[in-house]
Amino acid sequence: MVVSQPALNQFLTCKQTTTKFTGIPEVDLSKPEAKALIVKACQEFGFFKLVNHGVPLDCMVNLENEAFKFFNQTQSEKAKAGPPDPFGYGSVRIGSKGDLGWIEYILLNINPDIISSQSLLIFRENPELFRCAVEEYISEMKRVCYQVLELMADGLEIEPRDVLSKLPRNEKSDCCFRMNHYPPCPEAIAAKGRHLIGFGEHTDPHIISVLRSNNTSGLQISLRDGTWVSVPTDHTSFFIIAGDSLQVLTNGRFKSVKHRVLAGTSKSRVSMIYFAGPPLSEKIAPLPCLMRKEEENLYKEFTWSEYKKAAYKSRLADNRLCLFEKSSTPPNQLNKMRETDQNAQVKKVF
Ligand SMILES: O=C(O)CCC(=O)C(=O)O
Repeated sequence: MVVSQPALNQFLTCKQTTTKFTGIPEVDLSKPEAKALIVKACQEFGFFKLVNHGVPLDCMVNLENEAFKFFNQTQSEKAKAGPPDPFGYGSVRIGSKGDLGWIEYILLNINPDIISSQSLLIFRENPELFRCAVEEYISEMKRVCYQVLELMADGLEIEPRDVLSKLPRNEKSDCCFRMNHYPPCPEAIAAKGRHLIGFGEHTDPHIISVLRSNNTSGLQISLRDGTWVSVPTDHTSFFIIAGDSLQVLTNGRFKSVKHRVLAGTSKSRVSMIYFAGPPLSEKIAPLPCLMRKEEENLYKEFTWSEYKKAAYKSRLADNRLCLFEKSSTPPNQLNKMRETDQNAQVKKVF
């Protein structure tokens, strides 16, 4: 990734923090208390670390190495797999609304399968190795994701236990996979004593995201009081991120978590994120089996496709969910959005 010095001024920065946060909840997938801990973590943080998940370290490291091989190519080689449509290779620009980050990435559609025209270009150089590594990793991600969502249903004491997992498990589900590379950027930090933003603050629109990174720090989450804390790295574990759709499905019991990534000074960070989404036509609404008698539904009715359109039209840091909250959106704003989009092609984000 080549960015000239003046161009660095265009990037957002934030103050360096030295706060070490030790309170990230940890869930051991092999223990009976996992289901209760998942619920507690999603209520308090919308985020937790998953250990004893059964995914072989080899599988993660293989893909990490393949991703590094891709990102280490020349800019002109990588650019052949971009710009993202939204799938494919992208650098610096995140989404279509002017968000910039100290990042390059690969975004793959993984349903019904990982081949889109841009993805083929990504796998062009060493199709077998890279593609096999992605496929092996994705199949592990699916397993972990379904297991977490089933334990979540158990912990919430709702039935059937696949009430959440059936959404990404559906053959038409809209899931995707992203590999991010944050090259080190010493100049930016030396200049102002501030960190360059690699990936600006946002919540994930999906149900959950399963994140794994190499041993380079940078990921931060926002606590409920708005404080940003750094997530200690652990390349053997996964971090589960509650998305906006999970917030709606649980009628606000779980909150999606704002997170961001700061670029480092000396080491490259590579992260891999599996985003579990429902089918495009799926209505995203509080689960009837979870609603108490006379509990008020906090959200207007919308489909995943409508939510994605709204996300596509917004900046990374915008609170898109408030458009769909009963208490905060004038009804005609939502209707207007639907009318405008009636004939528009569904643009995919993230
Ligand atoms: O790279 C990371 O650690 C997180 C990236 C992220 O939040 C995303 O890709 O949506």
